[in-house]
Amino acid sequence: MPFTANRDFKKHPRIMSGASGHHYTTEDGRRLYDLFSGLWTSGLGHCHPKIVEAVQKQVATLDYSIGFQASNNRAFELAERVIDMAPEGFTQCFFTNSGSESVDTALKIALGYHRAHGEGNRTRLIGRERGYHGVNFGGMSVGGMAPNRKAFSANLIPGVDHIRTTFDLENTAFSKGQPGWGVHLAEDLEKLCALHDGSNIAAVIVEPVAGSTGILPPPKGYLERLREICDTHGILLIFDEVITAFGRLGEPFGAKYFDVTPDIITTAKGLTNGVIPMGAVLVRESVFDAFMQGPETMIELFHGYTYSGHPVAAAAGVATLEVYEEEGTFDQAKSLAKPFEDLLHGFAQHDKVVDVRNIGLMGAIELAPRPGAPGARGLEMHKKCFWEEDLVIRNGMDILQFSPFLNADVTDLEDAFQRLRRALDSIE
Ligand code: PXG
Repeated sequence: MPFTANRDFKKHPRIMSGASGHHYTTEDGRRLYDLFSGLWTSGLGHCHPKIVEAVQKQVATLDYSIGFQASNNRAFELAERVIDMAPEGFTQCFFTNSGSESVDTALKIALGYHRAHGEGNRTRLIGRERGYHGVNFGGMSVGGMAPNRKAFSANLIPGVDHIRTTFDLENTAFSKGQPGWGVHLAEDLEKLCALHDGSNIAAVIVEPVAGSTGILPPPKGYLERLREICDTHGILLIFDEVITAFGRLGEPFGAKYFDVTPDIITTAKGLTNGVIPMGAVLVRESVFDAFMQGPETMIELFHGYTYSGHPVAAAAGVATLEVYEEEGTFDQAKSLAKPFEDLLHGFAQHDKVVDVRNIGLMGAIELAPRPGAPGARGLEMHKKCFWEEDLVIRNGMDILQFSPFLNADVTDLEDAFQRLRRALDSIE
C-alpha cells in the first residue's frame, strides 16, 4: 500500500466503499466527514454530479485515443481552459497522469530548454529541504524528505543541491499566513550560484507553500527574492503547484496568490477534482518557443506518456474547471480561509500542540512527539478520528494536516474541529 504502515493497517483496515459530497461511506456503513478533501484532490466534494456526468458521457463516446502524432478534442479543450486561468505569459501545457510525472516532465523541459538555447552546460537542479515533489527519480532527488530518499541514496540523480527549508519552529511557531521571519533564507540560492556559478544551474523547484511536509507557508518576500535571483542568473523557476493550484489558496494558482510568476508550473490533483488521475505542466511561451526549431518533421520534445491527454481524464478536467467557475468556488475558498484559521488556532494552547500554521485552505497542527515514539501520536489521532469520531484527517508523523473542501460549510468545519478536539483530549 502507498505510504502506509502495511502490517498495522492489516490488523484493522480502514476501507471506504462510497462517497458523496463532503462524506465518505465505509464498508460497515458509517459516514465520515472528509477533512482532507480526498488527498488534496477533491476540493469540490466527492462525486460532483456534473463531473460524473461528463465522465460517463466521455467514456461512452471516445474512451481512449492515441496521443502520439494525433490527439483528441477534449485534451485541447482542457489545455485552452487551463491556459485561460494561468498567470500572464503562460501559453502551453503538457498533460501527465500524476504530480510525480508532472515534476519529472518539468525538470526534463527545463534541461531541454537550456540545451535548445545553446546552454547545455546548465544541468544543475536546485530543490529545497522539506520539499516534496513526488516519488519518481527526478522529483525524489530534488525533494527534501529524508525518509523518502534514504533507501535510494546512491541512486538519486546527480547534480542536485538543496536550499534550506524556511521552517524553523523557534522563529515561526504559531504564524498565521506567511511568517515575517525567514526571507534571508532565499540567499541560499545566491550562495549556490556563487559556488557552482549560476551559469551552470538549470532550474530551481519549490512548492509555493510546502504541503506534504507539514504546511510551511513561505516567509514574506521569500518567493519574490527567489524570482529575482533566478532572473539575475538566467535560471528557470519552477513552482510545484500540485497542491496550491485550483483554489487551495482562493486563486487559480499560488503564483497569482503570491503575485510571483515562475517559468514552469506543475499541477495535478485539483485539475480533475481527483476523479480521474491527471496532471499538467504549464510553460511560458519563451520556454515552448525554444523547442520549436529544426526540421518541422522532427519531434521537439522526446517525452510523453501513453495516457497523456487521456480523453476521459480531460473530460473530467473540463467539467471540473467549469464547475470552479460556475459555482464561484475560488471565492468560496477565499471566504473560508479566516474561519478555518480561527478554528485551527483554537488549538494553539492545547498541551499536546507545539505549532499551528495555515494559509488559504491549508492548515497543520503539529503535536509534540511521544518520547521515544515519533509519529505514534499522529497515527493514533488518525485512527481515533476514523473509528470514533467519523472524521478523516491526514497525519504526516505527528503533524496533523487539513485540507478542507473549497466549498465546505463553516458549521461542518466547526463540528469537525470539535470532534478533533475530543480525540486529542482523549489520547495519551
Ligand atoms: N508535488 C507536490 C507538491 C505534491 O504535493 C506530488 C508532487 C506528487 O503527486 P502524485 O500525484 O504523484 O502523488 C505531490 C503529492 C500529504 C500528501 O500527505 C501529499 C501528496 C501525496 C501524498 C501525501 O500531504 N502530494
